[in-house]
Parts: sequence; structure tokens; C-alpha cells
Amino acid sequence: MMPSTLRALIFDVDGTLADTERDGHRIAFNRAFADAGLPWHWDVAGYGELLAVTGGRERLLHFMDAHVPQMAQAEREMLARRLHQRKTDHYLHLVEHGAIAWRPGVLRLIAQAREAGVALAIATTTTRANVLALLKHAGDACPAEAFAVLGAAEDSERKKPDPGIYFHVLDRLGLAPGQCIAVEDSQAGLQASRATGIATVVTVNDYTRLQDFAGALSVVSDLGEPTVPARHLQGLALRGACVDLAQLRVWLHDRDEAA
Ligand code: XBP
Ligand code: MG
Repeated sequence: MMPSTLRALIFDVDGTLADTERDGHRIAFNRAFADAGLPWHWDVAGYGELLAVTGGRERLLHFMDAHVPQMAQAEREMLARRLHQRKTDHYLHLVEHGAIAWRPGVLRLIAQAREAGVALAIATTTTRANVLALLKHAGDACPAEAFAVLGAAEDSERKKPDPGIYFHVLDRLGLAPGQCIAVEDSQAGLQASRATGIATVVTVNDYTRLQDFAGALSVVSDLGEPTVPARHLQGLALRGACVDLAQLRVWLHDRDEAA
């Protein structure tokens, strides 16, 4: 087997670049419900269950199936669209005002990849405006221009675990799956990336740590920083304190050896 050369890192967004769900999307949904005079409130635990449905509008429709079953389908879809637009406005406001924390090691690894000429891409099911706002808030550390491809909800008809967004990103990068590594935080994300054959590192969070990550290259607590080591949880072992390019290349090599 030809040894794989790492040419691109493909990052998921929600839960991977930053802890966006609990303190971002969830709050934004609740604000949209309040604006519309609806008595709905998504608490931290309940939102974790709703995350089984990927895509904010799809999540809303799923919730409405149980809570307003009497509402006509067309009306339900219109309400979901309106609430989701409002929710996006609130989310953008939260990001712009610094409510969202970047996860350990992400900006470090991105900087290292840029310096080494390893391409960067995004593969997310979230709305494009949300990604742009998140990147803008990171400033020079992570400008949108640093990403060769920015694949978002608008680029794939189906949401993860469907692999559509990963196929789109590979196509735009002009690379084979074996030349890339994806970083994901969830089982749905891992299923999407793995279905295209991309080796995937999982960084878990409170909403995803108990999910099934069989088939991941390695599962770690986060990407880690030299002074705040990541914890290895599953898959290929973590050799140092954090996930850097050298570690990713070793993992790709070890995977090839085992194949
Ligand atoms: C996670 C999602 C998204 C967000 C909400 O995306 O499923 O739907 O929860 O964003 P990923 P929207 O992990 O692939 O980044 O409301 O814009 O859908
Ligand atoms: Mg995610």
C-alpha cells in the first residue's frame, strides 16, 4: 500500500472547533422561542437528546412532531423556518459577543497546518453564516481565508451522518480520502467522514463522550495544549501531550501499516 501523505485537515465545526451547542445554539433556540411567544425551553440535558437530530431546522421539526402534532405540516414547516432564521440571528449575536469558547488545541493545530502548507477545510452541517461568524471572531488566529474549502449546510442536501458534505469537500479540495484527516466530535460526524474513507480523529465533549466511536483513528478528550495534555480514550495511542501534525502523520502511517 502506498504510504499516505497528509495534505489536508478537515474540521467539523459544532462541538469540534468550539463548544457551540450548549452555550450557543441552545440559547439561541430558546431566545427565538421567547421572541415568538412560545412556552418552549430546551434545557441542557434535553438538548443533548435533541442533538440526535442533526441540523437546527430538522431538530425543530422533530421537536414539533411531538409538541404540536395537531399543526398542519405546511404550517409546521413555515414556523420551523421562521424560528430557525431568528435562532441564527441570535446565534450570530452570541458568537460576536464572545459567548463561545474555542476548544483546546484547535487554533494551535490550525496555525501549525498553515505553516506547514497542509490545506485546511471545514465540513459542517451548520449554517454557513454561523461558521463565518465563528472564524471572524477568532480574528487573525483563524481567518476564513485560511480554509481552502468551507463546506456548510448549504452545500449538501442531507445532513450528517450522510457523507454528502465530506464528498463535497473532497471534490473541492481535489484530494483523495487517504490524503486527509477529519476532526469530529460526534458519532454522526464520524459516520459521515468514515463513509468517505477519511481517517478521523474524535475529540469528545460532554454531549458526545458516551457515543460509539468504533472506526475512529483515535479518540481523545480534546486536541490538547503542551501545558494542558489531552487524554487518550480509544484507538491509536497518543504519544505526546497533544495532537499535532507529527502525531497525525504517525497515526496515518500506523493505520497504513495495519491495513
Ligand atoms: C451540528 C449540527 C447543527 C447545529 C445547529 O453541526 O447538527 O445543526 O446544531 O446549526 P456540525 P444550524 O457538528 O456538523 O458542525 O441551526 O445552523 O443547523
Ligand atoms: Mg459536530
